[in-house]
Amino acid sequence: MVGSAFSGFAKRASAAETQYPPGIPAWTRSLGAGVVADPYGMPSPFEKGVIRRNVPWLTAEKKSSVSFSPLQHLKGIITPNGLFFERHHAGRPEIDPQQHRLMIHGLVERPIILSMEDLQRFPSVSQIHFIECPANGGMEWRGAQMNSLQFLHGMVSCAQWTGVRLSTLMQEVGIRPEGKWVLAEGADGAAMTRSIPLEKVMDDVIVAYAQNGEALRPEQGYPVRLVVPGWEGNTNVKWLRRLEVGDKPWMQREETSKYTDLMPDGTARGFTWIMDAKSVITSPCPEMPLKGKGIYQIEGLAWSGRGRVKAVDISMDGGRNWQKAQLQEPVISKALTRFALEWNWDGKPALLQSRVVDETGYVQPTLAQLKAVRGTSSIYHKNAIQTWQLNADGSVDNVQLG
Ligand SMILES: Nc1nc2c(c(=O)[nH]1)N[C@H]1C(S)=C(S)[C@@H](COP(=O)(O)O)O[C@H]1N2
Ligand SMILES: [Mo]
Repeated sequence: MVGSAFSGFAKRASAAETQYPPGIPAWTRSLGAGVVADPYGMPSPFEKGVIRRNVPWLTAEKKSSVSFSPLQHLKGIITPNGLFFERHHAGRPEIDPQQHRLMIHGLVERPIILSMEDLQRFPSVSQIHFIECPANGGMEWRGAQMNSLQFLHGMVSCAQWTGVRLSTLMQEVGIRPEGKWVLAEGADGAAMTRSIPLEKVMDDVIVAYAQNGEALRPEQGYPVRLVVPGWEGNTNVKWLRRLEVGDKPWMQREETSKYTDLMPDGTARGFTWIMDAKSVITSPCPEMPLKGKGIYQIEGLAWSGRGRVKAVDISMDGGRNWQKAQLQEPVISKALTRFALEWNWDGKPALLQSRVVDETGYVQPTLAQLKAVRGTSSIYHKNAIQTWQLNADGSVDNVQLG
């Protein structure tokens, strides 16, 4: 184990370093701030670099844009609310929950209009699920572009969502036999709509009003959003105001054009709702270089829209040899799963990769395998194995193999 790597006790604190043991630091010799110094607690000022970031050139302006979560700094599997990635088509509206209503109508026996108070009177569930935008990593189909874990993979986040099962609300309104699809509409300027087949609606979709123990953040759809576990981020309609049961999918412009991929034969690949399994090493990564040879924990995140992560393998030589990583508990269906592997780095250049296998047996493809099927004209659903090139000086570069 690492014990011998740290020789802290051998080095006596100098007079100028009294904050280190056995010295007594200044903050131990005085009183700290009182309670409620910050009525709503904030991270330590020393963590000010741990923030969401956007790529200025990626979108024309910030109202229809995306911010990326700092995966390199996160621990465990829950994304803190202030660091959850954001994707808005028409900016983030500010909605007074008292004035917000959710209408459920269409092919139903008893249409209703619910206030937020009404909604919270239904039985609730709390479930941990990731949300990933299918455009995550989408700028890299033709070659490596971003030397950054945050910008390459930060359009995924994971929270514990609390709300009412959509199936519960559907029982309340009574779906007519012809009802096969549910259209969800947001209250933002985009009035974004998505159609979801009844099978999924009745399975595990949540009408969520809380996130990690508190009300949804405005960025995440306050006061209420849809959480569609394991499905494309865009189906998780935020600022939810309307659910309409219909007999077929509504072919909104967004639905037909925005989230389809152009295949090599010129056809479009659409209705690709489920997010295929994906994994990435979060340490080391371009933002988290190594500091000299020695023992490290290689860590990362894996997830699958089809269920639980079954295994993660790690390669240090660009995919020739693989070792099993350990999965950290809890391993939850359609949630981020953290993996780790102890590694004694000899200081030589290496090509680090992780490969996830989910409970359905799906194996994360190499980029070459994915390109063989999908070509390079896609934007969405790029779930290929990520290669990090570890250089002799400990720095890490995003490279593409094959
Ligand atoms: N009403 C509305 N819902 C929306 C969007 C939007 O612009 N408007 N963006 C969608 C997209 S494309 C994604 S990827 C997810 C992102 O959720 P997040 O911002 O909470 O991370 O929200 C979805 N729901
Ligand atoms: Mo998205």
